[in-house]
Amino acid sequence: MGLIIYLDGKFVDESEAKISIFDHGLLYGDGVFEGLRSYNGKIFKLDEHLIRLYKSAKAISLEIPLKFDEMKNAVIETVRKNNLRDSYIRIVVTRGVGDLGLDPRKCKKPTIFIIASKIQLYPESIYEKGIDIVTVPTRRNLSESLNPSIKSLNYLNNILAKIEANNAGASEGLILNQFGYVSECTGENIFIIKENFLITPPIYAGALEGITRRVVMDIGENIGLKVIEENITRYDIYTCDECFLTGTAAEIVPVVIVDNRIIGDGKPGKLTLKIRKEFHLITEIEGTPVYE
Ligand code: PXG
Repeated sequence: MGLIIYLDGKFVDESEAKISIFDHGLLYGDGVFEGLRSYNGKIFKLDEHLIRLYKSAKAISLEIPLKFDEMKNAVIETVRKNNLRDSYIRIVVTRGVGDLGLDPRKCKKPTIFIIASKIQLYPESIYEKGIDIVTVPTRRNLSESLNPSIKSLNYLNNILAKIEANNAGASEGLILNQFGYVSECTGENIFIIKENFLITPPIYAGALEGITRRVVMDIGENIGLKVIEENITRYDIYTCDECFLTGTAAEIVPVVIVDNRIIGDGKPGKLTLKIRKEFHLITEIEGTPVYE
């Protein structure tokens, strides 16, 4: 027995969780997704992730054939059926099965699947030592073309950036938008700390409205930092006191080298570590219980 997967209203073994080669999610990347986590039997920020999922779907004119609460129950049930306490959860909604043309009107029913799996934790060393990132040549998609706020199945913009970061031997790629301002990394938002300012690029710079980003902004306020969303350049990063990335899977990752420039004293920053600690306190207590 493998994982138990939610697929179009049924729970099936992963060996039976198959979708058609005519599914437009596969043929065209036509669909949306979310990545969530559960901590100690509670799903973190479930509503926020589902709200973002439904917004992404709306933006691409995809009507999800489940009501919000039905989707919520499906997610909870998937985690429960797999007996998981700490997990990574992936929700995918595709345009569904159509023909070889790209017209979405041919797709009569969206495909929905939910995977709840053991979380692959990042090695502790990356949090202790921090990571190095590098600016990549690929620019962020234009908002007027494919808005980066849409968490769509078309992630090639991010994947190309990831390939470029890999080729450069770096842990992550820093993506700039068409104006040369920083947007984010390939699957994480970016923050810098300068004096008592906690700064992150605005959504219109091409950043995803990250759920972890929001939590970190709130933590920043609570610990007395001035939190601002404003355009930042690479210069701002090179000369900041501390830098870190945020995302559901990676949580809060200190960045110690950017384009060969050492950030601060080359070690994870004190405030970064404090924010990381506060974040863990929140994930310990908050969340939608799976087993009650
Ligand atoms: N930016 C982008 C482009 C993302 O896809 C984040 C920021 C962080 O958002 P949250 O809400 O998680 O704080 C994401 C989401 C991966 C992977 O394998 C990462 C995401 C999605 C899918 C895969 O690294 N992160």
